[in-house]
Amino acid sequence: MRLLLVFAVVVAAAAAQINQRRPGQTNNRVHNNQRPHNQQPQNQQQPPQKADSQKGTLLSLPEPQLCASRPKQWNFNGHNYFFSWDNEGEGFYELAGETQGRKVNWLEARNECRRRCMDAVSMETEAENNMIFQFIQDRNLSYIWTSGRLCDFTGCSERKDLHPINIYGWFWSNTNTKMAPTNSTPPGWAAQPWSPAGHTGGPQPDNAEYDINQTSESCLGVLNNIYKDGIKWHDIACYHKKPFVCEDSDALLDYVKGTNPTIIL
Ligand SMILES: [Ca+2]
Repeated sequence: MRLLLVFAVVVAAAAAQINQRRPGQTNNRVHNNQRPHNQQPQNQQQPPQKADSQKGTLLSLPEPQLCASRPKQWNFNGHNYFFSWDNEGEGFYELAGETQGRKVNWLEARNECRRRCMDAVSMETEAENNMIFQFIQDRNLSYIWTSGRLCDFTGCSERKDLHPINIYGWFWSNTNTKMAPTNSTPPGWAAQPWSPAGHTGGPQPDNAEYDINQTSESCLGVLNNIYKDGIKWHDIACYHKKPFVCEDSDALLDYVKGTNPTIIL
């Protein structure tokens, strides 16, 4: 319980923190493999602009009607999933035009999902991770956001079990569960999901953007061969904009069920 409470606090803190980091420009698309994924063009390496931090400061609450009509594009182990650029499955009419084709920052991705009793996807098992990797490959996507987050904000420093944070400080904010240490293959997994490559040439997570513009790479995205490394996990600064996969949130579904006894979710 203590772990859950801490994470609840730190995730909210993270929400505020992210907006302090949003820069005043949006072009983070990688056009070639020479420019690192997380690096802005030279003339756009600006620090976050406070004037651009008014939107999406807090985690969104679930909206019962949206939860009831949430998109159930596919199912895996009892959870529904949805890719933000698709318009198939139940509930897509409501979503059409909202998320299709859009790229959003990490917090906005979570909030689009959370309003629907979902959250950005969390891959706690290798089977689920393989499912997401396969989806990215089949659709030839360049990248997606997940709910992965580094505990590098208020409330984390006193957690000795999370240090050093680049190894022990990553967690899935969808389910408030810690990830395995980043410096080795997770127990029971056949392969290390973190990339062996990146902007600095070394393994992920590498917090590479911090050396460029002092913005920490605190969010987990899956990149598709950006560094000729296949489909792999990367730590990425949270302001970058990407499409996302939503996954049912048991906590939000339970909350809405509890407060709306007759609702069918
Ligand atoms: Ca990185």
